Amino acid sequence: MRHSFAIVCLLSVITTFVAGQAAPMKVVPIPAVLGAPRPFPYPWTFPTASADELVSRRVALAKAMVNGVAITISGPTPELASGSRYKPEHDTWYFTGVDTDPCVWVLVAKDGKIESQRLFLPVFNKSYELWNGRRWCAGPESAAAVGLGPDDVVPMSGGNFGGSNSMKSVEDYLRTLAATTPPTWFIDGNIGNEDTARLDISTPDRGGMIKRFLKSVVAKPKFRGLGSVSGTLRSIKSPHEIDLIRRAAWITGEGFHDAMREARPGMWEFEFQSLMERAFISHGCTGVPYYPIAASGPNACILHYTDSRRQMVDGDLVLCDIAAEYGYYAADITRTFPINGKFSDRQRQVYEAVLAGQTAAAEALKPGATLNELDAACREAMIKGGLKPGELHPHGLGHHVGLDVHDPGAMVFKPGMIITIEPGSYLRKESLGARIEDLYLVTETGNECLSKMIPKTVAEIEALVGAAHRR
Ligand SMILES: [Mn+2]
Repeated sequence: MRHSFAIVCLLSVITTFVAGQAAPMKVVPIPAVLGAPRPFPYPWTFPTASADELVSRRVALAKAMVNGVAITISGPTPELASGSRYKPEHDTWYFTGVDTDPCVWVLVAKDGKIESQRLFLPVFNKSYELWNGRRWCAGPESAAAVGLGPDDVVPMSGGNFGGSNSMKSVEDYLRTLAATTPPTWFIDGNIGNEDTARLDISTPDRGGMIKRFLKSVVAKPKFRGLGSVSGTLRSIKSPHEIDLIRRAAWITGEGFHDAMREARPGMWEFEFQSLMERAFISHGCTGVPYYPIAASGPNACILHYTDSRRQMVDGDLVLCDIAAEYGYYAADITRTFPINGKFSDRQRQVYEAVLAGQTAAAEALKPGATLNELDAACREAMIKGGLKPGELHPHGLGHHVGLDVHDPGAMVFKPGMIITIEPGSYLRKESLGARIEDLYLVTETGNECLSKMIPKTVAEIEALVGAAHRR
């Protein structure tokens, strides 16, 4: 019985993952022009990191940790309701390439090298697959697909992750590690006060759960946040990651193109949002990286407005901070436009001051520059454009973007980093809010705007907004 289960598991893993990995995916080029005919068939799945790239990320992690044990753990979030989409925990995805749950990964680093690794995956479960479809299972094929040795991938115990939440094999392994060397444990999560005798994947803060467990098996365990190490590695994007974010930006552009063409007074905020999300889904997105903001008139002055329930009227300026997520990588892009297709003099003055600020910041973005320098250049240009100091953005000018929409990373820029530049002005008394946000890749000599294809100048926006109704 166990034997036949193993064979079925092996087959399911081969068909799901190894076949896909073995044949290199045909990469569909990104059309240069928004609204161009769709490339068909668009890949239903997205390119994933090669086994070699996953190995190099783990080697870099061991080098950065020097000595210690890193642990990532991924399972469905507690609020994940039936029918919701599972998204892997970001460090788990980055280091293992496994995007089904549950998944626990442990790396032991010694003198800056990988000493050993264990990837804990469920064993094949017929009932689970009936309800949820295929997932990563323990077996040599999974190991090969993610660049691990056949012995590095081991089953979660209990033998049945359709029903049991037992993590006994993880517990046993951590006990062994704790007994042999007194390591530094690199793991994120809130430790709390209690000790935990058993691991349970359904615990909401799984990192905290592991810490409490370690406290119960070893005296005074030494902890460091894994994020402090992984964040630095993740802030420099590989060509593969840049390609995914480029695609997320392009798909976001398709959404803006479709929605702005249809925009006109009388449209509801949620209608605009839905046109963008339609474009995202029809291009194979993995979702949206943050809740979309479609904010018109007075709502544009509410930074995190997410109701999308106002009907837009003639004379409104509309601020839309809506972006796609592709292959688990985020875009983060904002456009502001007049709903009637024509900026008023005042709207235009504010908008162009914000745009001048963004342009000035982008001109300052190069290796070695800091976010503070960019912000200073930006604010100077906005004031030159006619805005008062108190009218400039109360939020940060930008942040890293990657697996997280606010990805970790230092604010001294290096080639390979991807950041947003997003100045804004929010004038409550005038019911006028404007923000412009684009994605910038830091290059050896300066930067490249990854969302440059999305209309942004006054002339480009006025030509696009409502164009569908002017035929
Ligand atoms: Mn942003």
